[in-house]
Amino acid sequence: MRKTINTACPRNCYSSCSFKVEVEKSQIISIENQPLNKATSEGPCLKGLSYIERVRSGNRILYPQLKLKGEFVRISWDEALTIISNRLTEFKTRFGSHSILFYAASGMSGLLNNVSYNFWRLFGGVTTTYGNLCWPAGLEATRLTLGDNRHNSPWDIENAGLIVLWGKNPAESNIHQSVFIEAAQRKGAKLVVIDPRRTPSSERADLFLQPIPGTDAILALAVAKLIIESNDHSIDFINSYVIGFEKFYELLDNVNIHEASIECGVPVSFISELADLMGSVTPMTIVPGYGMQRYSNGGQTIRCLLALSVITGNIGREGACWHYANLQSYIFDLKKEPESYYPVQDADNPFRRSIPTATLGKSMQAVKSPKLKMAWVERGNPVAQNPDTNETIRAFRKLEFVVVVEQFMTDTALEADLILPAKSMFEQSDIIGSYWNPYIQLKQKVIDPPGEVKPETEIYYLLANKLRFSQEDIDSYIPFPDDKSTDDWLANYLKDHDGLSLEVLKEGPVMAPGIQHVAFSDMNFNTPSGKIELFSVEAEKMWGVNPLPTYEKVLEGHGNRQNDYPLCLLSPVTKNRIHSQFGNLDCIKMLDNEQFVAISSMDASERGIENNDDVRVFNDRGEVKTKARLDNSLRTGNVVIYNGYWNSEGGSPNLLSIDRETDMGHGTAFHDNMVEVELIR
Ligand SMILES: Nc1nc2c(c(=O)[nH]1)N[C@H]1C(S)=C(S)[C@@H](COP(=O)(O)OP(=O)(O)OC[C@H]3O[C@@H](n4cnc5c(=O)[nH]c(N)nc54)[C@H](O)[C@@H]3O)O[C@H]1N2
Ligand SMILES: Nc1nc2c(c(=O)[nH]1)N[C@H]1C(S)=C(S)[C@@H](COP(=O)(O)OP(=O)(O)OC[C@H]3O[C@@H](n4cnc5c(=O)[nH]c(N)nc54)[C@H](O)[C@@H]3O)O[C@H]1N2
Ligand SMILES: [Mo]
Repeated sequence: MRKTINTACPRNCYSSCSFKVEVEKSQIISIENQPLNKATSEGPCLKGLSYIERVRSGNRILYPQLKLKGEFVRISWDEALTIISNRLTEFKTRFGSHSILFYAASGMSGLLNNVSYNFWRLFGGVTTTYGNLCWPAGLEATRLTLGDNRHNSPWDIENAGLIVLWGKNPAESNIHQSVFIEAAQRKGAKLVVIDPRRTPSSERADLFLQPIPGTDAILALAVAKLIIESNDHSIDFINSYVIGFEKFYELLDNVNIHEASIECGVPVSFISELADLMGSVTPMTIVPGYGMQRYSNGGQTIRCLLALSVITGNIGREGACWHYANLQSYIFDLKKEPESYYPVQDADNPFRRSIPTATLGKSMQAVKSPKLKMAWVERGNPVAQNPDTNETIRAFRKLEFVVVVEQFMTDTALEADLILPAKSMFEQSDIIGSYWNPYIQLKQKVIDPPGEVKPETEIYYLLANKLRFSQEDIDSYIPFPDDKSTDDWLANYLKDHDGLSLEVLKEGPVMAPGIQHVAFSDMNFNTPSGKIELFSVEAEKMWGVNPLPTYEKVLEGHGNRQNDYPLCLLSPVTKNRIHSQFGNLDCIKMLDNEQFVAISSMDASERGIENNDDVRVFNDRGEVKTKARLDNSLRTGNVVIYNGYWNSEGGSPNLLSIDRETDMGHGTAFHDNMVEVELIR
């Protein structure tokens, strides 16, 4: 008998699509769109459709496996849990529980991820990570300025007269947004794209600017100066809602348009055109991407861009929006990624020792008293996705015991001593929010796990029993491993929210209670002054940056070379992968099979490189051997390797990236990254 079940995609992706799954004989046979979600009504992308292959892939890890003499061998769950509980007890007794690292990242979202923390707290606390690989510099820049991370509902872009995709490529990273942008364009909106490389998103632009990576702040300050000098700023808005405008204007005295043009590599005429558009076309929505804030100056850069929305009064109205992150559906305080954002200060907290995600490999090796002996990794692929892969591998290899909970044999799973099979999204219900659309969604269970796969909550339940945690603790903090108990656990989160229940969510997505479709329409800003803060005392106090939005040179990049490498490596996301996921599927390989480094013909010919040649991309940190693809849509001086590739596919660009924090928010400055490319003869 066929059944249709509503569910939602829990990947770390803007769209967080709703979709319907048809199931027959415990097999998923089709994935269809769910029109009730106004943001994703067209249905999922190719990756979403590829789940049919992904869940039943022959490459899935289906059983616990132990590494013996370098080979993984199948063991029973009871053996696996006995080995793990023995090692946990041993390390805790000999060195203290903080000799164990718990590392989780963004592979799967959902409220049940909190159970992991419950388990490790009951265990007595372990070392964890703080900060985040993804978006925190921009989150913090926005919070300092507007008080909160909220934006207008996705479909509001249709109301914009001017849309600026600033370092964002939604045609690949947020395809559902492209639908609204196209609708706006049909109504006459102008589209500006600002990106060092031409992308599918820039193909539709009216104006396309290609700055030198990491220099957007000076471009934005130059635009601000021209807007104010032409008297195109919004004086009433500024007088009513903004503090620090005078000081900001004084700062712009130091900005010379011609020098700015040279610094960012954008001709003066283009800077003027952008200023004219921003000064005259309203309402304007700026959509800053997350890639652009993964630089050492990322937070200050985002503050400079946001200043343009502020001085033109493009906040709090239809079509007028700073479209960075919309956390309005995060009503259960669930974060996009599970790590806490800031180091734990409180000595009594079981997680009192945490290390920065941005410097994971180095910090794992550096911590003392106690040294790390063991790691538990789930929902993450740090060997491929965290910066400085070689350092990360060294850190894992120094440990005595590594457990990885995974669906597939990733680069990190290969470093494990013991692998536990991980569930897929279809094998356990959970509740998710979105950082782009305003819905709360039930990611419904649609099939039983294959093989001996168990959801993490069940693994923790069994392990808690092995370790003889008290029955009372187990009952309070870890759901009993069956569907009914999991549902009850989830229902408990919903009970205090009017209009939300499992029954309602089973029918499809539900708008988060209290949603503001036009963010900040009440002009309430949760900043210390209650106004929009161009001048932020908190920015200086917390992060030691200038209280005003300023241009700071990147620590490693063009014009500020810490080493002798001449090319800047960009490692953006690509259409058919979510970071390190999906690339191993046949249906994805058909379209996107071979890794390459994109290089402009000028840079290639200087190095005697022709299209499709084998090349080595390298710096002091490592190398990636891959194929060259000549690409003249790329700004000369830059090369591109998409992120998410496994070692077996050529290697992660993080073999080349440095482990450095961003200027604020404890983010990761992957993109301060200079390299050289040479022909392999
Ligand atoms: N060079 C460079 N590096 C980058 C970036 C970049 O721009 N450039 N971007 C960064 C960004 S923005 C991000 S968000 C990170 C993403 O990096 P990660 O957070 O590590 O995310 P993924 O690679 O998507 O997924 C990690 C793993 O989770 C597994 N997984 C999926 N579902 C489950 C589950 O239910 N349980 C368990 N146990 N595992 C599961 C998947 O199989 C996958 O191997 O990468 C960062 N790395
Ligand atoms: N298909 C797909 N979609 C995804 C993901 C995925 O892996 N695959 N990952 C999701 C996640 S976790 C994230 S964080 C987002 C990331 O998606 P986006 O926010 O779109 O970020 P990126 O792809 O990292 O970078 C976007 C663009 O910024 C450009 N860029 C790089 N440096 C600079 C700069 O200095 N200045 C300017 N102006 N532009 C620059 C890059 O060339 C790139 O085209 O996508 C989400 N959606
Ligand atoms: Mo991300």
